[in-house]
Amino acid sequence: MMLARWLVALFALAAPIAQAQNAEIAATVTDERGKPVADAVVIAVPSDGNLRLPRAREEVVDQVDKEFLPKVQAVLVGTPITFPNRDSVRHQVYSFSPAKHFELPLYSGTPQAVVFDKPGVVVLGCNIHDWMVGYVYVSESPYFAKTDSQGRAVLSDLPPRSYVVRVWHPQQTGTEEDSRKNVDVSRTGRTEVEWTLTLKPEVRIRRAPVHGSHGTY
Ligand SMILES: [Cu+2]
Repeated sequence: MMLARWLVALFALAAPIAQAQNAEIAATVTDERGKPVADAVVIAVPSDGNLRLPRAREEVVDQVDKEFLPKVQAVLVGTPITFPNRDSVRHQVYSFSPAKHFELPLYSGTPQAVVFDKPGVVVLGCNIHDWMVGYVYVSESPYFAKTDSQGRAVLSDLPPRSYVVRVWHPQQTGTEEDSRKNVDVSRTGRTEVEWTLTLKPEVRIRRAPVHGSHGTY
């Protein structure tokens, strides 16, 4: 009886300690005027390069009202992505990016998933609608998150150790490599990291009616 009670007390003590062992990096990304930057991807790679990758689960990039949704999708390397067409017109999604070269021939509905098997930035386009631009950020590390409208991204459940943390955004001036910061979360539970990005103006191709033989693309 004594032993059982002692064990219960021990577990009660041990539980909060075990929880505190998982660290968190809270990132804030703003532009030069202090405005929050949404759709920035924050990636943390253990400094010792030791990565254990979980099994990648399928993700989705929709086409809605002739735009990619989300505009920026961040996934772990090896992730299959489906590109469901929610529009009544057909799309032809492709990328010429070195990290993934693919093309989904003119389609309605949902074609078979494309596996993003190389880390890097994949720029998405549609052969029918020139203004459609989207991005898949393929992370080599399972520790990544995308900033919300407040420019905030939280990487939680990090094993306590030191990380090299970096940020990527489609309009970023300078390179992702230049944004690297060393962050040690081996002791503290939560660490705040901030970036101020200089953003290039967004290049938008004006939406225009497409003149085809049937006029209804
Ligand atoms: Cu399209």
